[in-house]
Amino acid sequence: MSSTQTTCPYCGVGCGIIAQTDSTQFVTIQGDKSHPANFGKLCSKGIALSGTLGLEGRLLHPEIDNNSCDWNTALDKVATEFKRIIEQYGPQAIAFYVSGQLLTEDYYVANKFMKGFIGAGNIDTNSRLCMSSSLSGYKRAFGSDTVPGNYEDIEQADLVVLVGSNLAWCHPILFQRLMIAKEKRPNQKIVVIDPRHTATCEIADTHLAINAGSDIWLFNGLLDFLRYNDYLDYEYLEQATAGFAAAFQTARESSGSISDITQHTGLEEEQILEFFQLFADNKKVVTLYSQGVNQSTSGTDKVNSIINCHLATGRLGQVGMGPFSMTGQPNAMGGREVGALANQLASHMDFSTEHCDLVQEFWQATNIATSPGLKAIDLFNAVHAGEVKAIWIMATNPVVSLPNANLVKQALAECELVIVSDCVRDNDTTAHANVLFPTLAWGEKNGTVTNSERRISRQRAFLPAPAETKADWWILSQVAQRMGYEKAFSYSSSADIFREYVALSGYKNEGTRDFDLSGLLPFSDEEYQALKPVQWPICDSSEHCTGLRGTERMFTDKRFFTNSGKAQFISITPRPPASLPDIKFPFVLNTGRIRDQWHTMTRTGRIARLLRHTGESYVEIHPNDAQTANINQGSLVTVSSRLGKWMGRAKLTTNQQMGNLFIPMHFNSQTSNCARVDVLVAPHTDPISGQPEFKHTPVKISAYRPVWQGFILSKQPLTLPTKDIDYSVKILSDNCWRYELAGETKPDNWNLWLHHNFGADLEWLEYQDRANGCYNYANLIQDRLNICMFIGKDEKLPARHGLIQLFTRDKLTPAERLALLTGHNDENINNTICACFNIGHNELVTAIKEQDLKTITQIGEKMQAGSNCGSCIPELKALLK
Ligand SMILES: Nc1nc2c(c(=O)[nH]1)N[C@H]1C(S)=C(S)[C@@H](COP(=O)(O)OP(=O)(O)OC[C@H]3O[C@@H](n4cnc5c(=O)[nH]c(N)nc54)[C@H](O)[C@@H]3O)O[C@H]1N2
Ligand SMILES: Nc1nc2c(c(=O)[nH]1)N[C@H]1C(S)=C(S)[C@@H](COP(=O)(O)OP(=O)(O)OC[C@H]3O[C@@H](n4cnc5c(=O)[nH]c(N)nc54)[C@H](O)[C@@H]3O)O[C@H]1N2
Ligand code: SF4
Ligand SMILES: [Mo]
Repeated sequence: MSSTQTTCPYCGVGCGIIAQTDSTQFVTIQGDKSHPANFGKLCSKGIALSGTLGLEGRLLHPEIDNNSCDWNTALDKVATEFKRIIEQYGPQAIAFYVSGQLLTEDYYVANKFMKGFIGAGNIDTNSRLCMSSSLSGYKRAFGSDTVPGNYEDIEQADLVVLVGSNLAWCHPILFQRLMIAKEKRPNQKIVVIDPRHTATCEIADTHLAINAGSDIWLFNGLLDFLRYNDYLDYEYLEQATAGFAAAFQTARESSGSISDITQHTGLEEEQILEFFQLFADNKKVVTLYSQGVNQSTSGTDKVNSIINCHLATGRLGQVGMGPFSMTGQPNAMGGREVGALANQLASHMDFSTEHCDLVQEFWQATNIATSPGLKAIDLFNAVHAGEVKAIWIMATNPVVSLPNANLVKQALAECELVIVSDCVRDNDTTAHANVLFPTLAWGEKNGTVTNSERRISRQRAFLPAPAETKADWWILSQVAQRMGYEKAFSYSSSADIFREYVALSGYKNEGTRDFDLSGLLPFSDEEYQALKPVQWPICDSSEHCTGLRGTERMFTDKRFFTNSGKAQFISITPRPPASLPDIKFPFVLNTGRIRDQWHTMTRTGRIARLLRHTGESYVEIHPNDAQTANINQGSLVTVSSRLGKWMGRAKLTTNQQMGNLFIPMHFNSQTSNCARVDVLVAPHTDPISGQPEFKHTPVKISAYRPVWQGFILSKQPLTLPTKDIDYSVKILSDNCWRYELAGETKPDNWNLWLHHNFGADLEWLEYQDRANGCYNYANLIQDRLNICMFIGKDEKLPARHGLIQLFTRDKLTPAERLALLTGHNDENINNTICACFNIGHNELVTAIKEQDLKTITQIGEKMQAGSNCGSCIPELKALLK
């Protein structure tokens, strides 16, 4: 057994992991008890990581136009084409689109290559979709992109305000830390501000279900309340801030009276005043925010409206307080640090002449970019317009994740040269690649990531590189070298790169830039390998930093990185989202995440256990709206916007406000013919940050009534015909594949259809109830279930859960054979709640009732549910209620 300390490749909590590998390369994953982010715990996704390590579906060799080739050919091709394009059209015709899932070392090299040597600013990252409003907000207020506090502050706070964050599902381990902190100190208050009732609300004292997009009215109102009721910290205002008079006045004038705020937010006056008073009464307040704030055309303003309230009360830079932007990806912070957004230069520097000169000198850059490049949405528009001739996409899947996803798809289909570096062979973006570069995946790569609290941790390899896969930084360096930049890209390890990066952070810094790691220098390869999690800045030359062991909290000295050294209030006038519902598109579509899936599912979508909780896309709708539109629980629906059409199942729930819908962002064309939600989302962006408004698209919804609906369960994956099938979803299940299907035309004879599509030699047990339009078929091989199919007129079909279990049987009993054919109609959807132990909603409800279970601990003892990773605890709490 060998044991490696590494870091989770999913969310920005940045949990430490211990990977144990035995001589057969069997890997066991555990939380690292010594890691200060998680102290040993892992959520459902983290625990399931061992299931992502297999080579099935991996991209293992370089390819040109779908043919495998050797590395030299692929690298030369890209270098030659880049040189040609630059000569013909200039450096602006090349672009990189990168990702918060690259390691800092990869990110640094990509940025250096583009901005220092190709000579354009055209590198942007998927963090544009994610963190850019937070970044702009921090920069406006603090003069730097600095997260002031840390996770401990969230535990220590007396009031935690979660704005636009579904922490329970998106940052489960931090959520568990908060849950435990509150159990220890029941007086700690938690307020959730979110138009939806989410799992996160299960630990909240108050849920403010505000109208989508109305946050600024609330926070401007709060600022005004604090001033009028004398809760300001005048000493702090004088000493540490600038611009407050104007900000107060604008807040007052633009957000109006309490009844105006009531109208805009949809909250009751009493609720609002109670929240304001709670904020006023607690010195230790952390306001934690995420995509409900950032992904908005007012994202940057939302951030500053929150920061204003903290500045006004001096709640910053001390234990248990501060505005806290929760980052999404494992290295979203790293990307901000290396400067891989189009409007940054490198190492928290921008495109000022001074910084350009400094970076040019440090890199000995032959062709330093001197102005910002295109931000993600503009960048893909430029690809679409043919202005960008070559795009290199690394570690992101924009055909699924960018707004107006069909335009993105078309842009890539028409682009002269599309290069994709990925670890999987088939996703919606690799489908458009001219050149494919196979990269290392988690467990094979080496480098650093920074989590939400500025903590740098090592990802370490514990598996060998399979086949011809290579590190992202290596691929970039090779292309750069082939373009004539041998010296600047002669790295031989990630340690080499990190050393240079650390040196740049301290280069001519002298306390002028927050991001300084120079205290780590000098370090050997062994020291890099042994680097312990540490929070930046790390140096002994800056008053902002507490020394070589890193910095827990920033701005404790009330000094900021603005020219005046003071934090800047921003005057903010609220405005509505870019596009509002109307008669044609009367609903507001909100999008976001589900508990057990990661983004576009290239990894989590390959693990049956993680698909138990949710395997098919859905739209959440309020039951009243559903009734008006004649939509039933679990039935198929179509959602359309001005840009596209989506299909999935309806989930009726009062968690959703009337007039609002919610669809998860994860589902893609690899497993479904209609579930990419970003084909609906309009590419409206925040004018300052360029971040798209993913949470507010006007849409319409209607029931989808095909002629037939059905499902197939099959031991082996199937190739389905497209004829007669208009809705199809493929879901990896335990021991089988599940296909959810529907069609607007019907084959004349299902039996013939089966023979035709799945093999003439299969024998089918058949049950037909022609009167009800039901057809059930099953094929057994030596008494074991091989395939079964259930077809009906509508969504009233047998429960899948029980049938899936039959695939584990060596021999079916007569009763099971019968069940297979008659199927019993079960409209009670039995969702899996606990993915670790595969325990469904119905079993839990029965046990809670019959065994009179009252606490999470009791459920754990009797049912096991919730006793492993704990990700389902919020849902268990809801069931107990
Ligand atoms: N399971 C899982 N976890 C993840 C990820 C994943 O894919 N899966 N991805 C990671 C990444 S990259 C990110 S960025 C984070 C995102 O983490 P979160 O931001 O917590 O997640 P989201 O579901 O995108 O959105 C958060 C909430 O914003 C609410 N919201 C919508 N509009 C508004 C509004 O106008 N005002 C307010 N106040 N709230 C609003 C939504 O209803 C939603 O509940 O999650 C990370 N963690
Ligand atoms: N509607 C809607 N859309 C959204 C959002 C939303 O809330 N709503 N959220 C947005 C946000 S916040 C984000 S962060 C994005 C995320 O969206 P994406 O970044 O597009 O999603 P991922 O599926 O994480 O894509 C990562 C890709 O990198 C590959 N990969 C993994 N590891 C490596 C590696 O080491 N090297 C390389 N080269 N490749 C690797 C994976 O296989 C995968 O194909 O989605 C955005 N889109
Ligand atoms: S909370 Fe879960 S997904 Fe996030 S870093 Fe920890 S284990 Fe990974
Ligand atoms: Mo994100």
